Amino acid sequence: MKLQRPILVGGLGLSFALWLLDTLQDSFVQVGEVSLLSLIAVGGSLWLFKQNRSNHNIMLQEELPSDRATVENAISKAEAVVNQLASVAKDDTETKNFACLLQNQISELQAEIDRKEIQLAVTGGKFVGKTSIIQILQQNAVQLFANPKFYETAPLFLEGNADSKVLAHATTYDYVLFVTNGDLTDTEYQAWKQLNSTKGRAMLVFNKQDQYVPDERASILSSLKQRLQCDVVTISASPVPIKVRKHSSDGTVQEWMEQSAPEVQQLVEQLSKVITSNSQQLIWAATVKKANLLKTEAKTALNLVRVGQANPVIEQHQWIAAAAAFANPLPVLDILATAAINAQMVIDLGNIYQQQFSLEQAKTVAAEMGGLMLKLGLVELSTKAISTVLKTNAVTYAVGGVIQGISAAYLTRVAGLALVEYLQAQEISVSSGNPLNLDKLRQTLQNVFQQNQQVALLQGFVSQGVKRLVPASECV
Ligand SMILES: Nc1nc2c(ncn2[C@@H]2O[C@H](COP(=O)(O)OP(=O)(O)O)[C@@H](O)[C@H]2O)c(=O)[nH]1
Ligand SMILES: [Mg+2]
Repeated sequence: MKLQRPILVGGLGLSFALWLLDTLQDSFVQVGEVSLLSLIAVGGSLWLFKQNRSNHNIMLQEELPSDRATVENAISKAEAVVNQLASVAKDDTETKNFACLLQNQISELQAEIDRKEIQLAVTGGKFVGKTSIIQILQQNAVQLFANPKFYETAPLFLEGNADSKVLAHATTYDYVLFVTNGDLTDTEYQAWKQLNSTKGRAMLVFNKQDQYVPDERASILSSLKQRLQCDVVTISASPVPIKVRKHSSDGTVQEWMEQSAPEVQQLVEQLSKVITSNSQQLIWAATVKKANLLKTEAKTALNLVRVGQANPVIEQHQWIAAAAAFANPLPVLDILATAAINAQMVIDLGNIYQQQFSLEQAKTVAAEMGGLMLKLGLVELSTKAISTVLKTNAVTYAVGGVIQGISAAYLTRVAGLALVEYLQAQEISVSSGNPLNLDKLRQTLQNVFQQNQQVALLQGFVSQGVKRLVPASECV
């Protein structure tokens, strides 16, 4: 039931917008257009807002890997995707080279499992004390198990910086210290969540204690602890010198600056405890992260190659469907829905994504998708939208079959794109013939439909369709 919500919001926005456009069409086409766009934008952002909110509350924390096999499994999964990339590269040298590079990184990862040295990343905003902390920890290294290696990330939270990339890289280290000088802003909190997505791999370090009076310090600390539900260590890595004044009995006053010693004992103790008890698991976890990152990189490149192959296939089938529906306009929506999705397109797209569909299976997929498009109201909604766009052009609107033709093309396109997205999201499986996940397919259809229901896109599509179906027409 929850899945129905987004389309409902977007759908309402769209129907209302269509009504508005219909009403305003004659006198205010321009105004109507602007309103239509903004209404859809509102519908879209409402939907995004809902999505964000639902993600917001779930804080899934992964566990540290408990055995070597988990790591090996992650590496071999990444390796499978990299190998696929190499196999689809064919004579595309750029892709081939990239696949080679990734293959080398996979081999390096295999050696990483047995790494002994601990690697720590220190991250946080600019001037929070990252460098100072690394220096002081290096001086105290004797107390830390296995003499860790430190790495300071680029400062976070500066404008124009790719924080999530920096954070993703930081999580490939065995352990991360996230340094702050006070309570966290929302952006900082989000960064912390990203770092802390695996249990026990990050620590919050509240530095520059010397800058606060004790009351303030305590209230920030309790706020941090309550909000993050984790331990926070408090330190002063490099306290500023304080002015000391001495009144002598003879009335003279002496003043001087006194450098107080750094206070980092809590950090050193906590850190050595974590490293001593967990070093193996921390190294494993970091290796899993690296493998996952590699897998994502390979998958992104793989998707790019495949989308390049899938686009012409979708395009081809979309105009086949258009021509068929134009020549033989079907009045009933459900026939339109089934006619639009061709089993051959399912087979062709499946082949690109290494999912061999038999004709029978492809027919089932096509029928399922047609049924879903009807049930979700996509057929009706897009036919309406297309005729509204067409209505602004009386000449072509009068030509019989145009609405059906363009609708069929449009539905084919949405179905094709959705299928591509669905196949992309499937984990690469060695065996073909994964059972179809209808829920997932429905969700994907809704999303793809949302993305393609923008007026500008639709208008471009309609005019392209009219040019193909009624080449003689001048307008649109
Ligand atoms: N008052 C105070 N200043 C500190 C402390 N730790 C670092 N600083 C100062 O903060 C500034 C930035 O420190 P740095 O380590 O370079 O920060 P980074 O940009 O995060 O690497 C420097 O002037 C440090 O002396 C501390 O505990 N207390
Ligand atoms: Mg620095």
